[in-house]
Amino acid sequence: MLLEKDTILAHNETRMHRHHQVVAPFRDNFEKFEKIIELLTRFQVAIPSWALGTGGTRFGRFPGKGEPGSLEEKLEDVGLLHQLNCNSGAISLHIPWDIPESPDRIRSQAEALGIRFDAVNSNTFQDQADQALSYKFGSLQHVDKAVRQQAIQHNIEVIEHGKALGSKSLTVWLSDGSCFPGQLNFRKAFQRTLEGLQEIYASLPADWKMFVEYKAFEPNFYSMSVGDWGQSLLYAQKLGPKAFTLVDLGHHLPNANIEQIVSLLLMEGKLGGFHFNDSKYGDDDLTVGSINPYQLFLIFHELVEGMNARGMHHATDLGWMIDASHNVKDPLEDLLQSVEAILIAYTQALLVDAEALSAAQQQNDVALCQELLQEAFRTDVRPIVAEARLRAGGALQPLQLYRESNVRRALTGHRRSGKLATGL
Ligand code: PSV
Ligand code: MN
Ligand code: MN
Repeated sequence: MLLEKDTILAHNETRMHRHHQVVAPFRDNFEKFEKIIELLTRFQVAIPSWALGTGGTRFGRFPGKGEPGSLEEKLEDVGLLHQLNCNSGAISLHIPWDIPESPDRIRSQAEALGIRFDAVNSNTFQDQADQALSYKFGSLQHVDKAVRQQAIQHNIEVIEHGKALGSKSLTVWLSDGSCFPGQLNFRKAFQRTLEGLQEIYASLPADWKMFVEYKAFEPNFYSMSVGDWGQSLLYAQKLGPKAFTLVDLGHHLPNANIEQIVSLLLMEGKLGGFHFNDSKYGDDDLTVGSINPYQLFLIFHELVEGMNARGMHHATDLGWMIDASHNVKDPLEDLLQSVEAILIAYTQALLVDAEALSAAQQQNDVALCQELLQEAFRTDVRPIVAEARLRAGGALQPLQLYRESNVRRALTGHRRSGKLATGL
């Protein structure tokens, strides 16, 4: 469901006076302000189709009401998010959770909502009902060639689904690995995985990218066949120019310096995209920015610095996706918070005085370097983000408007409740 245009206008009207007051100081540096607004307006974050419903854990799931039960309904939800914040104009699909039965219809529904299809994701971490061979002992790493072929074929089918929707990238996340020492020959597992990825890579259309996502642990707890950025980078380098590393913020061991990883991958031209989330312990898939907003800012600082150094377009040269799970929050509220947190960190990074920082680094003025970064991080940039949204036709306060409009209650009225959104 979409809101009436007047509803958004009325919401903004009641907040306009206050908004003008808080945004005014930023206008002093008019050129910088306008440049940031322009960049924010272009910046779109893809919503994962699997995050529109309650996720759950291996212990249980507590489905909410009015959650989407079909791809059409998931698109409707993304359309609403995009209407509210004007920065959610893309969706990332997981196959086979979201097989588009009628791609043309889905494509025109998305177009009407201003949504494009970001990376398509394959799934060889679960066995599907109609599947001939099991992935219990891995997919592309498997000792049995027939299992590997099945996984390769699945990825090629995912590319076909993506082509029909206008997608331009494939994300491969493999749960492959081992749970006990001795279970795997690491070298042979790597080589088999590489061979499989090479076959998939050969099926990529010329203008597509392949993202190789790494993860430190889970579901395998001793080794993962793509366990860290080094392994992912090795695959990406061996595969070729269309292959890149994908960084999921939750897929590192505690205290990993993700911003440094980002900087070096960018330097190598091998950073492909992101899965945004946050975590306290591991792959908790919590709302991005909810636990460690300073880390998120530092990551964006490296992104802005590195992308500018390489002359890259912030909005289009990397894949920006959320990957989170909502167990106790309304998924739509959570996604509104997620996009807001990403835009805040991005805006703060854009505020960093890059020239002064570079000069301070040159002088080894460590204290000043810290001051310059924290000056930007401690600035409340929410008025800038709201101004960009306002100009794009969105709501000054998307989450508040979502609540005021009782969207979830309306959705509950006309959707079957508790339907699985992910297929899990
Ligand atoms: C795995 O933890 C992951 O981050 C991968 O991106 C999957 O595709 C996604 O979660 C959904 O399960
Ligand atoms: Mn992920
Ligand atoms: Mn994950």
